[in-house]
Amino acid sequence: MASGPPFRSGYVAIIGRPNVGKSTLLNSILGEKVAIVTPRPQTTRNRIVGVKTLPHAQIIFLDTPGFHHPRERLGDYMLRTARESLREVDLILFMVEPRSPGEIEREIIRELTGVCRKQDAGSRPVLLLINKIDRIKKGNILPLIGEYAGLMDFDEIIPVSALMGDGIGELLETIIRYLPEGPQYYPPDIYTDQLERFLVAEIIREQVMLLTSDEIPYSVAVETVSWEEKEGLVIIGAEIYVEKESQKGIIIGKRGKMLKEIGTRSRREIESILNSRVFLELWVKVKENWRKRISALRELGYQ
Ligand SMILES: Nc1nc2c(ncn2[C@@H]2O[C@H](COP(=O)(O)OP(=O)(O)OP(=O)(O)O)[C@@H](O)[C@H]2O)c(=O)[nH]1
Ligand SMILES: [Mg+2]
Repeated sequence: MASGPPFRSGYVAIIGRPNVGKSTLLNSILGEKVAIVTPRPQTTRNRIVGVKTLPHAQIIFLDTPGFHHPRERLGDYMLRTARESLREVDLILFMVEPRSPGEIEREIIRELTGVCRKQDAGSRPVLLLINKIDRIKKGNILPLIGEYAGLMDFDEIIPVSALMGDGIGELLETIIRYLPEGPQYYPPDIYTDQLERFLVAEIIREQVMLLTSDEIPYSVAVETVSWEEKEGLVIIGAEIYVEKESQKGIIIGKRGKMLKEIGTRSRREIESILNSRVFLELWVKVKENWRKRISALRELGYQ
């Protein structure tokens, strides 16, 4: 039997400041929606696993919450989640905006230097991804690469556009080159480990984040509370939690208009993901200051 190249596999964390396009990249690589995306920072709150299986390799991506300076307990949880992923992986993708490094980028680089460049911590490759290159002039890319190269010895610096899919094929090949030889951890048809119930709650939260403004997008948590399949119909119940009575009024809207809109848009997307007709029922509830309370965060799965 002819032996091909060795099978390579490993875990890859995608990190960076909020809103740089980490979740967009993951969805684009998988060709499936596993992580919600909005134009607002701090969209992702949990670690999201996405598995890419190729004939000669399997890459397990960990999408993480953006690095930021937390103001409440939810933020502490998000930052911890991002940090912990750094220590668990074989390779790190550090994604940045196509502009000069800011304070957050410098902080992340300090953290990466500690985790990945110290002898005793084992040296892990770090690839810098300059994302959103569709937004800048070609001539501005090289100077940016120079600026970042001066801050850390990245193993590679790769300009990409997660949104347009530019540079993604090359990125995958580069990642694979750096991965160790290893087994196929997941069956080839599995592309995430998250439960449908979680994804449904996230899709509803995405719609709330897209349709509301100010503090509301950040004050909302969603939980799928019931799931029943009956005669070709999936009947799903979900609760939307807010922090104050006044926010509840805004989510419901005049004569229930806003909640109806959230429900219709979410249902359409859930139907296309589940490939089935869906009946979606939503309730809005107040959970006082849930972002600040450990017990409430636990209940909502942010633990
Ligand atoms: N123009 C452009 N926009 C992009 C690109 N990648 C992502 N975006 C947009 O950037 C915004 C944020 O994208 P996300 O994927 O949610 O960013 P994120 O890094 O996961 O954000 P958090 O979850 O908040 O940390 C969205 O509006 C995306 O459409 C890109 O390559 N080009
Ligand atoms: Mg995200």
